[in-house]
Amino acid sequence: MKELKPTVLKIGGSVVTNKGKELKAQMQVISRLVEEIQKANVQNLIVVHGGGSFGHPFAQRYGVTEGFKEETQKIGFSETHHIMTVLNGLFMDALIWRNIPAVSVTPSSCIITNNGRIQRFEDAPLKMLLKLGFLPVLYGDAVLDSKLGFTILSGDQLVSVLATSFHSEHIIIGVDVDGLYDDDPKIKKTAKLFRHLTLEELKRLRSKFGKSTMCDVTGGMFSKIAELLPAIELGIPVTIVNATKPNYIYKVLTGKKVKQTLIEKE
Ligand code: IP8
Repeated sequence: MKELKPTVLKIGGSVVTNKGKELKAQMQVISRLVEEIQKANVQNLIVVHGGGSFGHPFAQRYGVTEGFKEETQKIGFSETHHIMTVLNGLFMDALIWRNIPAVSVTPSSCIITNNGRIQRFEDAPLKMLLKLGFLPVLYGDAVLDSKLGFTILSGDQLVSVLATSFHSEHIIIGVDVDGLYDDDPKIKKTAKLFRHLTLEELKRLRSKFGKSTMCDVTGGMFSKIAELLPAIELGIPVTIVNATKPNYIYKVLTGKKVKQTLIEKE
């Protein structure tokens, strides 16, 4: 598997959905991103997308992250998982309609967590898909958990585990701002963008990164970046880029620089 070294591209839920409006997908953005992925024509690529206003409100309503405590949550687990398959379906439609041989890999069917952390991952089908030249697409999902019964697995934890176990070349995180800032750029106009950070700098700065203000059961920007530390420690560079800006994902996928944050081991 080592030789495949796939690039792992995460598209945040705040990019593909309107986080302020429940169940509102950004169809034009999804379409544009798919065109960019097609144009970039990266050979070994795994795409992961977040939950946005699909997964998060359902997970929160039923306390899915906290685990199985009462019978009434079971329908919440089902609904959360189902609504993620609906969002994923929109992505898959856009990809397959453009002739991209993408295959959805459902995390709840191949992953079991333990207290929220990935414990078991049946990754043989995913490896075969990559070997055959398919584009596997995964997403944050409601998953079974050996301690909690069930919980929510964030797309970011998934990205980190995929990148470290498949010895990724590059992790690209598409968000709705230009990268990592020293403050929330949506609230403070004076927030400063970090163009380059080393692992040490990131560790020192991480307490400053703001939390998402919208409904997000897996934490804001801070916990998302903290998830990537093991991958950065292994020497996998992480680019955080604004996926709402046309052609930014295309450019980063093809090795070009845009206004972004690049995090490297040193
Ligand atoms: O948006 C969480 O994934 P994330 C997915 O990557 C659900 O944090 C189901 C809430």
